[in-house]
Amino acid sequence: MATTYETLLFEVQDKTATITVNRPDKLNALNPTVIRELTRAVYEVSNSDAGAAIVTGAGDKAFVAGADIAAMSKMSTTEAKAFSDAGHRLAWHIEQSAVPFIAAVNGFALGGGTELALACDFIYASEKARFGQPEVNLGLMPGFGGTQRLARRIGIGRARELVYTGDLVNADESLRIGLINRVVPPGELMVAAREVAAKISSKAPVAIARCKRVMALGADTDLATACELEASAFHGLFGTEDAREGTRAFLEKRAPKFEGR
Ligand code: CO8
Repeated sequence: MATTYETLLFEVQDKTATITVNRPDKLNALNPTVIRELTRAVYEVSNSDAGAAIVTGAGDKAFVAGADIAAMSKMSTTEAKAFSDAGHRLAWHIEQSAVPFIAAVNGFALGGGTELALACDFIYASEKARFGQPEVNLGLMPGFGGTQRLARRIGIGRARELVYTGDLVNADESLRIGLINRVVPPGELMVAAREVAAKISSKAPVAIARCKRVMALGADTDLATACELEASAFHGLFGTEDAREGTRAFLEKRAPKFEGR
């Protein structure tokens, strides 16, 4: 039976899962319930037949305009620690998932919104997207990976500038600095995200999972160790039916039929 969510919409169609943060009246701000439900949705993706997942925001204004400032204004330090820990766990689950996650950023992605997008494998954005880490305007700082994943994605100098100034960047600038992969008109965002998700889902799932794992682990490892990780994962795939099928299909000049084994 499908899980019901208070703050999300969740569907799996044609091997693509779509998770929509659904608090448009609060610009999809992240409160503890949203974080908890997103974590549950990541598990649900893993237990489905989805080969890729899209994360987006409801409405036409925001992906996620940050952590919920009203909720945070009442948090004790202990509660804030639990909130931040839950966010980090969510990002970790997305990164550990065998399935690639694509952020489809349809508007404001601020603070926790940029951080949620950065936890995904890559980002597509509409021309209306705005990214930034404005926490310093609130007397706060990024608490859901922004000081770390942003620097790894766009380089430490640019990340420092965004984190220290709280400035927002538009979609074209985000593309230029390598924060996002693609900019499309607003009406075409979900089409583009579904197209790339379908393309990924059509590949051998075990191979995709290994690519994801090795690229994630290797990014924070020295090159020699990272190449060892790659070699181990590479030879392991030779034990899968999908590798037999993929290579045989090439030689027989037909499309492969992957079973995920
Ligand atoms: N939290 C709570 N409510 C919000 C948030 C938010 N982050 N953003 C917008 N809203 C609410 C507004 O309060 C308003 O509600 P209401 O209608 O009840 O007054 C509604 O959404 C619409 O917003 P606005 O009227 O402000 O819309 P505008 O078009 O005028 O402005 C902006 C849009 C520029 C996006 C503006 O809303 C804004 O600046 N929002 C806050 C952005 C921000 O500072 N985000 C960072 C928050 S801190 C953070 O994310 C820390 C993350 C680390 C912890 C995470 C652990 C998981």
